[in-house]
Amino acid sequence: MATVVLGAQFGDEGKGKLVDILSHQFQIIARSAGGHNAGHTIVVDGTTYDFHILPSGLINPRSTNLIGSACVVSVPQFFYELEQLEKHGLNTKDRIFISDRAHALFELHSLVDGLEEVELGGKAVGTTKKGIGPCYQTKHGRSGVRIGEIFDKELMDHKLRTMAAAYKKRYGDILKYDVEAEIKRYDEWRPRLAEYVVDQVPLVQSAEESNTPMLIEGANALLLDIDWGTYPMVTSSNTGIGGVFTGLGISPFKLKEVIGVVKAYQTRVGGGPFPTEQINEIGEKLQTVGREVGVTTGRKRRCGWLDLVLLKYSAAINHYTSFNLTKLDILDDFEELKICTAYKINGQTLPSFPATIDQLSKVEPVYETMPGWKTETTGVKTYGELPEAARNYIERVEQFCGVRVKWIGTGPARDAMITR
Ligand code: 2SA
Ligand code: GDP
Ligand code: MG
Repeated sequence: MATVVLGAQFGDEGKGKLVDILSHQFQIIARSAGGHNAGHTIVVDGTTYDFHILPSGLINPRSTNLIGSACVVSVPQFFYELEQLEKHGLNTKDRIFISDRAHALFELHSLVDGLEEVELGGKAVGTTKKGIGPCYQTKHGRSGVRIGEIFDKELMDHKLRTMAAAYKKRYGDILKYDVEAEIKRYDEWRPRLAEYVVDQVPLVQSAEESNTPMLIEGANALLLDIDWGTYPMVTSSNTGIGGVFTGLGISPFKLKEVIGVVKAYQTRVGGGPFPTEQINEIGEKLQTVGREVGVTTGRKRRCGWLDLVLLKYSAAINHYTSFNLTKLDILDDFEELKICTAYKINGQTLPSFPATIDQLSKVEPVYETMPGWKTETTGVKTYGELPEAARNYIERVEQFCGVRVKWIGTGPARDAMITR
C-alpha cells in the first residue's frame, strides 16, 4: 500500500522533513516527477542535508529509492548528490535506481532555460534555471533522450546533436553550447551510470503484488503543476496526484493516504500571482523568522498569510486524506494572524479558484483575523499542550478545507513534529 506526500501550496512546505520522518515505515521510496529544481532540506541530529534529484527517503538506510519515469534527471547532479551523501557516511549502494524511461536533462537544457527567461523579460517565470522546462519540452516534443537511451551511444549522440542543432537554429551564437564536449562527458559517465538504471515496471509491480509499503515523495506543489497550477507561472511537470500515476505506473487502488503538506503561512519563489503576499514588515518578518531562502537557488522566498481558498482548491485536485501543517512555530510571535477565506473581484465573491493568472492577480483577499498565541510551540509534544489560539488556528484550517490535520511541525528537527 502506498502513501503519497504532496506539496499543497507553492512548494517548500517541508515535504522533505515529513518524508524523512515517515521513511522508516516504508521499504520503497519513490519520486514520480520533477527534477533537481526541487530542494528538500532535512535536519537529522544537527546535520542538514539538501536533496534535489535524490529522494529524501535515502536517509533511511534500509530503504530502496526510485527516481520514476516522469522525472527529468541531470546525470552529473545525480552523481554529485550521491557523493555528498557518501561524504556524510550514508551508504547508497544498491539502494537508488533511476527509471530507464525518465528523461536525461542535459547542460543544453539548462542553458536554454536561461535564454528563455531572458526572452520573457518582464514576464519571466523565475525558474531555477536548471533546465526543467526545456527538458520537458523536448520530452513532449518527442525529441528527448530517455535515460535508457544513453546506453545506445550512437542513438544518444545522434539525438543530442539533432537537439543541439534545433536550439542553435533558434538562438544562434548566444547559445554557448559545445555538444561534442557533452557527448564526451557522457562517454565517461555511461559505465558508472549503468548500475542505477532499471525498468521500474517490474519493480513497482512486484511491490504492489507483495504489498510492500511504498512512500511517494512529491516535488514542488499543486499550484506549480503544469495543468492545475498558476499557468504559465508554473514548473513543467505534473506535481499533483496525476503525476504519481504517470510517473510510477502505480495502481490508484493501492493508495492508502495522500498527505498534503501545508505551511502555516505561505511562500512562493519566482514570479506569478500570490494574493495573500505581504510586501511589508509582516512579509519580512515571516521571511526572516522562517528563514525563507530557496534551497536550490538561494533566492529569498516571497511570504504572506495562509490562503484557504487556494488550499481548498488544492484539496479538490489532490484529494488529501490528511494534512501536515508545518512551521507553526514561525507564527509564535504574532499578536494576530490573518487567514484568507474568500476572493473578491469588484466586490463580487468568486465562486471558485480562478483559472487564469490575470484573474488571480486581480483578486482581493477577504481575511479572517485570529488572535496569535505569543508562546513558543517548539518543544511541545502533544496537541493538547499547544496554546488554545494555535489549536483554533489549526481547527479553522481543518473545518474550511474538510481535511484533518494529522501532523503539526514546530521546528526543523525530526522530533519537532506533533502527531494527532
Ligand atoms: P522550474 O525551474 O522551471 O521548475 O521553475 C518554474 C517555477 O517553479 C518554481 N519552483 C520552485 N518553487 C519552490 N521551491 C522550489 N525548489 C527550490 C527550493 C527553489 C529555489 O526548495 O527552495 O531554490 O529557488 C522550486 N523549484 C521550482 C520556480 O520558482 C518557478 O516559479
Ligand atoms: P520542501 O521543498 O517542501 O521539502 O521544503 P524545503 O526543504 O524547501 O523548505 C522547508 C524548510 O523548512 C526546510 O529548511 C526545513 O528544515 C524547514 N522546516 C520544515 N518543517 C519545519 C517546521 O515545522 N518548523 C520550522 N521552523 N522549520 C521547518
Ligand atoms: Mg523546497
